[in-house]
Amino acid sequence: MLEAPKTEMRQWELSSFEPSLPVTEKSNPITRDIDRANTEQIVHMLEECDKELFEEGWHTDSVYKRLKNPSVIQTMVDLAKNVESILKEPNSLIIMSGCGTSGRIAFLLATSFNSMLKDLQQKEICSYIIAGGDMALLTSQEAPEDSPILGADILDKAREGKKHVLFIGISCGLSAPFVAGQLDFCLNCDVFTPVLIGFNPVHMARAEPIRDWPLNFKRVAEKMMEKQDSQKAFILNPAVGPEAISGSSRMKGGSATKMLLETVLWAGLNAAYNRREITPAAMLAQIKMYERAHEFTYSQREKIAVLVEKAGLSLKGKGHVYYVGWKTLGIIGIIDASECVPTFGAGSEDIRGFIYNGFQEMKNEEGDLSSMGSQFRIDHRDFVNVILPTLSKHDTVIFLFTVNDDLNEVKELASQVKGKTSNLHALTHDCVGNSVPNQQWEISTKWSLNAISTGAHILKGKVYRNYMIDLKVTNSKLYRRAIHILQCFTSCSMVQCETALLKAVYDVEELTTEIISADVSKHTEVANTRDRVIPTALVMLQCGCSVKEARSRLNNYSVVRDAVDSLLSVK
Ligand code: S6P
Repeated sequence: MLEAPKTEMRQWELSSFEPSLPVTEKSNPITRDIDRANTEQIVHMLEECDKELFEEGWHTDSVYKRLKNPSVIQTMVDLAKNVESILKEPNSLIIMSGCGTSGRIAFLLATSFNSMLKDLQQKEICSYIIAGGDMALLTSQEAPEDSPILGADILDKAREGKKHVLFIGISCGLSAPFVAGQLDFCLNCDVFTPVLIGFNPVHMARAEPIRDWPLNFKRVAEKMMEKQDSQKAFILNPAVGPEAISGSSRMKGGSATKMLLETVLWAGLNAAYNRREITPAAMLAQIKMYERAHEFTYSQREKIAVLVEKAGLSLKGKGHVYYVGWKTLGIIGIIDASECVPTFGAGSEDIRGFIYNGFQEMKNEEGDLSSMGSQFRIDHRDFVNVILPTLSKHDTVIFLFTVNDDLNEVKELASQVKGKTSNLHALTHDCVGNSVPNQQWEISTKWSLNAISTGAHILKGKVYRNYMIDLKVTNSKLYRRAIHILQCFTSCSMVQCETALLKAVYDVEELTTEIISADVSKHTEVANTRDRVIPTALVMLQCGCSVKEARSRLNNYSVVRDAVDSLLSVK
């Protein structure tokens, strides 16, 4: 028997709450006023939002399955058993794939899993695909997300010569055409067992038609559901609640992906090589470990708030935030930094991550990418040679390491940084008991850095209420989100909002037939080259003015939130 509900049903669970949006795109009531909160309040709101990851949510009225729901746990057990058997099969492969953060988490897990296999003297059979290739690990490459054909082609090459492939497609919003193309490819080929990871129920999967493709994401997810009973396909899709910043799936979506997949992969590996049984209780115990990591991380909320404050001051003062990390914590830092560009319309130099031993430590498939530009110079040596000489008190430096790292190295670099600025901080991790803490260290670092970078951008005025008001409109999902944001803050129709958005994108006062008939991919390509697209459209709609006038009004404000705030109050 299930226990009685432990918590009140959340507002977002009500069918009347933002009914046109899937969970991953809804706005979270907890953070409605996050743009006006002080640093302690910001961290507290993020803590509350992340706490929703672990809620039981056994409400008869709710349509949502939560992470600890028995049916979710059972799917994890079934999946772990698949991992176990694939590890024992010759000529097999596990491929994880996704776009943006989902691809980055796939990369992190695949490389960590392979290291564990290597330690056990087993074949490294795990690989990853990220839309846009390895460049997308460090920089925002949002456009390839829209191509199902590209996704399928890359998967076809990756599986060459393999007899059995466990394919794990990650799309937090059940929305990325790139992943839909891959899953559909799997459904038509016996070599694959396809798995879909995301955080919406299937009926909320994206139903928008995809260009040059007969299906949409929802149709693919439904086809998978039909095969789930016979265990020919799996869908792991608990609802974990809306993101703290609406649609920013790098936060809860990324954390939930990491926790779910790590639990499943590690359980399969332990069953295959350490004879540990795969049981629902073991799955739940692992999730509870993460829950403790959540509690522990946020028990340091005051210290995190100090870092938010420092990072916010740096960004406001046109300084920078540098994460300098060791091993996988360095990777978590690099990932967090790279995501700020599309999320907040940040500059690529605003927040940067560095890792000891650079690409050698990353172990990414395409190897050293440092010749591709400054954003790809991620080695500590690059930090010492390029950043250190220019470091000032306006910059915030945060070291990320654990007791297992070479503390002499840490000390040496710290003393070099201290010679330039006293604004040096550390997120360090210690051993708790005898458990293997790596996963907890990583998730704890992820939560802390997500809080720091999100909080700092809120302080910089890049967020209005809990919306990314200045996001870069670089793919079809973001295009739709932009129109929705405009509708939310004006009383205008969808057509009016789209028209204003296009005028701002193309920087024209009248839309030509060429623009109107162009595909969304063309619009997003042009939008990638423009700044402040959504704020411009918002001012146009609100003030009934031209693009030129909207841009000039916006120029009076250096802070986007202030501009939106004051212009929205104009009658
Ligand atoms: C989200 C991030 C994006 C997403 C990407 C994939 O904060 O900026 O890059 O990860 O769009 O989304 P999804 O829903 O397919 O996992």
